Amino acid sequence: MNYFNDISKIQYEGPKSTNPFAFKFYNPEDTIDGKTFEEYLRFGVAYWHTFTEDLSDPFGAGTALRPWDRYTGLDLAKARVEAAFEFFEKLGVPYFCFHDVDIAPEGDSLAESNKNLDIIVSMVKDYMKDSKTKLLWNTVNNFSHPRFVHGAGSASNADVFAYAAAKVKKGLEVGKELGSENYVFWGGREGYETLLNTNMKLELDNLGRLFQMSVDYANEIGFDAQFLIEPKPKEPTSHQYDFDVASGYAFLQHYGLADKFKFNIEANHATLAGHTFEHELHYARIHNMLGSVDANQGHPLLGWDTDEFPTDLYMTTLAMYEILKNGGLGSGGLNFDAKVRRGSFAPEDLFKAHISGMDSFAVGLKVAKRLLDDKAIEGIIEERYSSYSDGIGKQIVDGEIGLKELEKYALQLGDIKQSSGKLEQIKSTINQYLLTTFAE
Ligand code: XLS
Ligand code: NI
Ligand code: NI
Repeated sequence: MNYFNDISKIQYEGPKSTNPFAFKFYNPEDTIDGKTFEEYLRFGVAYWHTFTEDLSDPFGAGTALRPWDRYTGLDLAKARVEAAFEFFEKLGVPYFCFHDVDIAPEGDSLAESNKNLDIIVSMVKDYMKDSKTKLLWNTVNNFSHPRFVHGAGSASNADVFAYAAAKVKKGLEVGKELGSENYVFWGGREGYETLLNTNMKLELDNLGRLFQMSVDYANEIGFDAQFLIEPKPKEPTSHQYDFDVASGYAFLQHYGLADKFKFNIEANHATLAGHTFEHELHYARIHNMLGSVDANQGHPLLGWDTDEFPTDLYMTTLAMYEILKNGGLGSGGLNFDAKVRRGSFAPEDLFKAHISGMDSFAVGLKVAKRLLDDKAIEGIIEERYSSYSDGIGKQIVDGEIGLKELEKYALQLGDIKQSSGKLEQIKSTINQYLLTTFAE
């Protein structure tokens, strides 16, 4: 059964193509230094936004028109799997990602939900046999159902903690069954509305306990996926515990989990935290904690998680710059945790949206690679910090001197010579690279 009959396999047609169903910049087979674009970018489709999402918002019902709309229950779940693999094949993506409830309906009990999941997971497994598309990561939705009103791992009610833990256990089993390369924990409702009714210490300790139990159980069943935490500062709770990479890293270190986890960094979550996307990637990278990316973008005028498809080339360039400096994403990838706008309700918009995101990151990759190869930015940074490579700077870095020696040195200093930070030069260089890299 086909769902996207009017759409054939998306091909690369190059920058001059006017075909909305063709890649202009992403040619999966293009190579840089012997590695294909497909291998560099490791794109993933987010099941929830593409196959489950109905495009409702707090002010109105869903608008999405989907070829699988006529089904309900398990039939709907099955139709979505068929549609998903047709979509992956036509788009040519190597990965997908899902929450448990995206792929299978929740039952009236945990046992029934698990049964539904088993049915769909075995169907997904069959489809994966004939598909090149693999599972980048899976997770469980421990936030939508009313039972998680006060959180899951950080719930005020121990029965809810137990239920959440049981769902994570099943999620790890599903991940192993489908060969998932990573397993994600996004905080969902792990946070609080007000400290006036919150035992923060107990909630944080319990979250640490849930993560430790998950690591232990994954070891027990031989599921060797990379564990990832996805920080987000707010929404749905007003304060989320995994606020940003820096606070998530401190949490992991405190609970002795830092060598078991890395971060899944979402662009829109970074900006909600008051950071740039590249700040979060950079912070994770320099601590060897950059695991994977939820590739989307926020709306510059809106203060919530709009999850738009990434089209900002400046952002994709700076993101790919960090990813290349990281030596790639290892087992991670670029998962489009992004949704079409409510007005873009036609099925074909799903293709166009992914094409725009994939093209944007392909541009970012190529421009960032050139910037790095030419040391266009790195050269300026190296020069800026050159005083630390010898003399007093080297002694500071090598830990050879203390305040007394530094005072002695400072007392004999005359005027200190400063040099320009060259920001305008750097920005204009980036623009130049953006505009010339694809000019044939
Ligand atoms: C929500 C998150 C979520 C995670 C997976 O804001 O981005 O979609 O990626 O639970
Ligand atoms: Ni996300
Ligand atoms: Ni998000």
